[in-house]
Amino acid sequence: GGAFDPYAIQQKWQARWEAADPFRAGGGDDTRPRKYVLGMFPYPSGDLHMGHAESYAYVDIVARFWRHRGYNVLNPIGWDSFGLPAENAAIQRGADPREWTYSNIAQHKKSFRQYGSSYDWSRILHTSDPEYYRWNQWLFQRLYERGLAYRKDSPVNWCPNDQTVLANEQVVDGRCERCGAEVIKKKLTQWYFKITDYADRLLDDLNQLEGFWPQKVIRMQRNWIGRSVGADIDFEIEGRDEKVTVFSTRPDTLHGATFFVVAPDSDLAAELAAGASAEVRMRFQDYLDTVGRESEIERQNTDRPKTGVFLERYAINPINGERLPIWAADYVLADYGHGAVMAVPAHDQRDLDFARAFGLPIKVVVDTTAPITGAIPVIPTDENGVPLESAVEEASLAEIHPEKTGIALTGEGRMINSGSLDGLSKRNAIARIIEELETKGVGRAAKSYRLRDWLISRQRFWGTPIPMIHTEDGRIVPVPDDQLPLTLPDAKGLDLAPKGTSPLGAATEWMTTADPETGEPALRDPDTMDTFVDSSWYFLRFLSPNDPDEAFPSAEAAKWAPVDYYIGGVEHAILHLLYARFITKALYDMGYIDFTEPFSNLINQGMVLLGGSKMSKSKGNLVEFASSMVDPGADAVRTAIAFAGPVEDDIDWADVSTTGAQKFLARALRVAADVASDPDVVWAEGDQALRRVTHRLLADAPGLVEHTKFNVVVARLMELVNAIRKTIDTGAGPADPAVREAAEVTAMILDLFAPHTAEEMWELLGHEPFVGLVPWRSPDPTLLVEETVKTVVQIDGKVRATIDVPARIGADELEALARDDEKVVRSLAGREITRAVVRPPKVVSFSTH
Ligand code: ANZ
Repeated sequence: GGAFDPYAIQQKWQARWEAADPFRAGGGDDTRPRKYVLGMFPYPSGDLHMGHAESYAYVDIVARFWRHRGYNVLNPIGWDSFGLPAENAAIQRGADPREWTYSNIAQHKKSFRQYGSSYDWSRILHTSDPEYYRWNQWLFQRLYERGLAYRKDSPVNWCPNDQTVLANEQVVDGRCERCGAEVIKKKLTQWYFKITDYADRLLDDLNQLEGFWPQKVIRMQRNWIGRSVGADIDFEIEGRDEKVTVFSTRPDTLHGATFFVVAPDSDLAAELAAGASAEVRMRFQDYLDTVGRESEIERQNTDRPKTGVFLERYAINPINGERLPIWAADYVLADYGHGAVMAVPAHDQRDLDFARAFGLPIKVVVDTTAPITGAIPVIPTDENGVPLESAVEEASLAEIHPEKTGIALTGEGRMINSGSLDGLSKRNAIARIIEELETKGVGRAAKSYRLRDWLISRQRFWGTPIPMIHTEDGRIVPVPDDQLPLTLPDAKGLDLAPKGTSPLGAATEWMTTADPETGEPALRDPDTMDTFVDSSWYFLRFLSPNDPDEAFPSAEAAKWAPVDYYIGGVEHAILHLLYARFITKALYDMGYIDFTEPFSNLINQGMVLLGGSKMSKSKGNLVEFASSMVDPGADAVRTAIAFAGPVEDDIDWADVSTTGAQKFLARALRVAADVASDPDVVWAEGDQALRRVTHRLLADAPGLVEHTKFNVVVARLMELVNAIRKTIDTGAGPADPAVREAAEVTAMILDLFAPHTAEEMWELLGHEPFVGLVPWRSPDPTLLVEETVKTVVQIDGKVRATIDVPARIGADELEALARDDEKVVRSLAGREITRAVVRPPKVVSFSTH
């Protein structure tokens, strides 16, 4: 044979795969157990890059692995094809977003075929197809029926550049996630999904995912939901009929409240200021203008000097009747808790800073120097058990004078100056005060969340039309199910440029409709849905992507879902995963599915860098997926990626050697070509040393793949190929049965990384295609028996025992074995071991004095 020609092999096997469609998921008559393997579907902006090459290589490894384990594998691919980039590209080029989108998709499909990805190509979906988004509209209607989709008028994040609203999740450090423009607040009436109804379940169910999802993602989700536990307390306001409620995590400190703060941008602040003197009204208005230009992040920065305006009004502490001056200050946020707080400067740092800035009283109600006994931790910790920094600092401060030190007493202690609470610990004081408040009818136990409802309206063209109708008399009615899909009009003739209202509003013919109940003229909703709606349930649509009658059949969901392995970038740690988890729970509650978490295992890959920095078009260091395959071929790219390091680590493309991978694959092919035995030799008669290497790999590979140690598997394959080569050239020779056995096993396992090369090897070895469907063999246990050696155990310099141990034993294990040995125990006669010197695998030496 000539030199390794990746192209010829690639084309040959891609044609055969295309003709035979071997990776189509098995249907109803398939009795194998099932696995659903899914890569996060791509967005069709431009060409794919090396980040995709990495992610989809891992997806294919996992899918192929489960087929080799005897599973019926579902591994589909689709496109997240609605969204702003298509629309912006269309505006720039004066093209139709549809054309741009579908031509990019065609290019992606070509690249995935080139890559040898083992998809079930019969299940393709594009979220911008009416056949798909019709079911987004169906989902919207179901949520609306249950009160989980609603309209509300509220300040929203507005990107002045893209001229559209953004979900909280799309605002990063106060800027638009997409274009980087500074986000401002704007009051609008918009559609929301009520994800906050599911806050507790979204939080609590994360416990089920421990060990199956990356710890980091679980932590990010927990923080995002941000549950705080405490109490709601009602305060009377002088000169106002209705009470005002505040949320506090420290109701135990109620006796220490010395003032009251409202968010300047809340309705309450405006109302209270309106009743104040002209001077205060003016100062408040000035302050409000300043605050309006501040981002939420800035407002939460604890290092900023405190600012605020006294509103000349008073709240009444419900527990002791004290009058608390009311201030408006930007450190209190309008949309957290109730937008108002009771300020306890002695025990809250922000309140203390504020009190010191404006000369307000400071009253200590927790003696943090008092000894605490019992189960209460002395140093308070966060939910993960990490001591709070402020608490550690404070514990070293032996006095309780926050007004002097400027450090709030946030630690544990005994209640003082607090009437009936005096002497109690924090926990008991919280329980007692909540009881007292409840008895008086002025407070109750409560929780608060950082999570906000999901704003789904977008003022853009390229998305799913919201299927609601606005009647002339002001009612809002759903488009009936039998009139779905409500399809987008033609983009031609519409001005797609951002202008703050949806371009659909100008499509007069499209906008005009009839009230489905009365037949009276009515208008459509001009907004489209956030594309995160599309991706919140697409894994279910893959179960019957061409089904015209339902979103997905429940029976298919029961068979395949949840997704067993979901693979993609950590950039989706919050937004996409949280929404998919929410919609899954909602669909469960509606009885459509029988599981409550969509993704049983989550694998996040690291990033592909170039020269240490993130690849990006703007930096001009983007390596494109399609062109990366041109020279070395797909198999070398896939193998080099898998070999580059642990899945979760970043890969620097500059350090990755596709040439090395290419050489390895050529070596593997040559080995297969050199095998001189016929397919039915008796392996057992082969060279034992080579057989041991082969069977060790058969034994280890499944565990290594399941723990995503793909790089180790590639390294072990390289070892095996070298061992085969050695046996052929300088050992038992090419006709030895162990050579054939080893070459066959190489092909079976190499299929995960280099499927074209593996199929070619399999054919050279005289087998029918496809090696991709051949179950891996079971290792022969007699070939796995480990070599053992004798360990000498000494006690105080004298040999007291010899024990047989595995040659590869570790120090801890060896020491434990030695300590438990019967002879050693007898010789010690109860004396304590004071020192142990362990030199695996040969010597253990104990001293007793
Ligand atoms: C009195 C108090 C005393 C508080 C004390 C803390 C310590 P987390 O843990 O983030 O939930 N708070 C409530 N609503 C707020 C708002 N809209 N903007 C800013 N701060 C707000 O924080 C809950 C605590 O943050 C609440 O408990 C309240 O201050 C403040 F020694 O009430 B606390």
